[in-house]
Parts: sequence; structure tokens; C-alpha cells
Amino acid sequence: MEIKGVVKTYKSSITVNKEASPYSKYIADVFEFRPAVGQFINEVPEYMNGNMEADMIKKAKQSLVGGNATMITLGGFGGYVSFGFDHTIPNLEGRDFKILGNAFWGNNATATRSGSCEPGIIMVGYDKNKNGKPDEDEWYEIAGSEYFKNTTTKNYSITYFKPNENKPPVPGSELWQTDVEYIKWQDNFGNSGFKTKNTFHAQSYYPLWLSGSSYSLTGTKLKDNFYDQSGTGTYWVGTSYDYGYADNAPNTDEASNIDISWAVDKNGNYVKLPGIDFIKVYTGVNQEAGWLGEVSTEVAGAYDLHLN
Ligand SMILES: [Ca+2]
Ligand SMILES: [Ca+2]
Ligand SMILES: [Ca+2]
Repeated sequence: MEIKGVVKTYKSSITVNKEASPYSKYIADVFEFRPAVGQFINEVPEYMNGNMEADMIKKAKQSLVGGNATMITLGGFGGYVSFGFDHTIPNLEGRDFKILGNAFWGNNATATRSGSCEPGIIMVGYDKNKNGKPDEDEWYEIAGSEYFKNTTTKNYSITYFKPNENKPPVPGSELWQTDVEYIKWQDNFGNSGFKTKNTFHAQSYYPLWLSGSSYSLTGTKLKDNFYDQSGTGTYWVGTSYDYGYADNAPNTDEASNIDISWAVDKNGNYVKLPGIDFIKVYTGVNQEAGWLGEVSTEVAGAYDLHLN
């Protein structure tokens, strides 16, 4: 692996307990949950009338904490969740933690390492001030295989506008397109458009617990990774990126394991973290893959690879 820039070291010591540990290797707490718009929003986890953001974070916590975690969806680009552990995951030789998703390989022999791959950007947090919380200056991005490529857009920001659910829908040319002018979006590069509503999901795709008329999400955007393999719109395939992303390869694949040594600061310089206490994941692609809907990262738990 190429090492760029200055390497910073935090003076800290971490004891690795090789014996039976009182700690859980799984997620212990969820701090934030703000998905982007998407076809499973308000369903996974389920929104109930009157729920506020704190209620939805609680539901995300019920899903993600412990060894029997279930899945949450982050919707389209920028939707995020952040969570923590009851101990510092040490940065040892090789990969240190796994993020579980629902990615799977397709069965086409000519397109290996592709299928349902919906890469999410991973941030890691080291609790430098030991207050048990992820403070803003404690986050570092995991520089995955695409980080230094010019096809990757840093500081990409997208705004989603709350739709009027009662407006007349604008059906598209495809039967599954219920409303091709459903949710307006715009980005900080002058692009704008609409997210489509499809016939498979009738509920609101906008997080109903958010009260504003719009909201914005920001982060590193990866190149679109889905393509129409059939050429007729029937079979869409997502290519897996090599390493360093969530929900980008099956849970049994080495690509779902992450090395803390891949963390970089805001300027793209590698930082030498002794370990991490927090993880944030957000959807890294702004693409709709035909009838499959938006590319949306799912998170179904995470664990420390060093703890048994
Ligand atoms: Ca490591
Ligand atoms: Ca802290
Ligand atoms: Ca997925």
C-alpha cells in the first residue's frame, strides 16, 4: 500500500487482552442515524407516526447493538449512521474490524466480484479526550481503494427536498416508474434532478421524522458502480471496489474487513491511530440503478476482529 504524506502518531498505549475479555466485540451504542432518501426509508427501521429523530436513533440502536444485529438502510448518497464499542478496537497488524452488510455476488461468471455491492464510506473515531463520545475532530476517513483516484469526489454535498406526497405523479416510460419527478435534489456541483418513486415501494421515501423542507448530506462520493449488464434494463450489476468500504462485498469476503491503518485526516494524510472507539458509515454513491432503485448502503452490525 502506498503511504502518502505525513504520518502522525498519538502517544497512547493500548492493552490487548488475549484472554477471556469482559468486553463485547460487537456494537455497544448508536449515536447518530440520518439516512438519505430511499425506497426502504420509513420501513427499515420502521417510522411510526410522531417519531422524532431520537426515536429513530433508538430503533437503529435496537437493530445494530450486539451479536444478533439486524439490518438498517442508509438510503442514497450521504445517509449515515454512527456507532461505538465498549472498548477501543486496537490497530494491530492487518485488518482490525468487520462491517456487516447485505452485499452478495451475482452469478455471472464473466463479471466476478460484482453483484449487489453498495459501497459505503467508513469513518473511524478515536476517543482522544476519553469522554466516551465521538467529537467532531476525532473522525478520520478510511481511505479505501478509490480514495486517491480522480474519479472520486471529495466534499460532495447533496440537498434533498421534502416532496409533496399529494402532488400528481409523473409516470415514466417504464412501467415501474410511478413518479419520475418525486424527490428533487441538487448538489454543490450545479447538478440537480429528481429521485424516482417505483411501483415496488409506495410509502414516503423521505425521512418523515425530519421536519425541515430540505436537508443536506456531505462526504466523499465514489464513481457510480452499477451498470445495466442486460442492456435492456432488466439486470443491473454493481461492481465491488477493492477494499475499504462497507456493504461492498459479502460478509464472508476479506473486503468487508477494514484496517485502521487506512485512516487519513482531512488533507488525505495517513494518521497512525492506536485504535478506534467509533465508526460512521455513509452511502458513497449517488446513483439509481434502474428498477433496483437507489444505490444504498446497508449496515447489519460490526465487530472487532481481534476479540473472541
Ligand atoms: Ca491494523
Ligand atoms: Ca471524544
Ligand atoms: Ca446493500
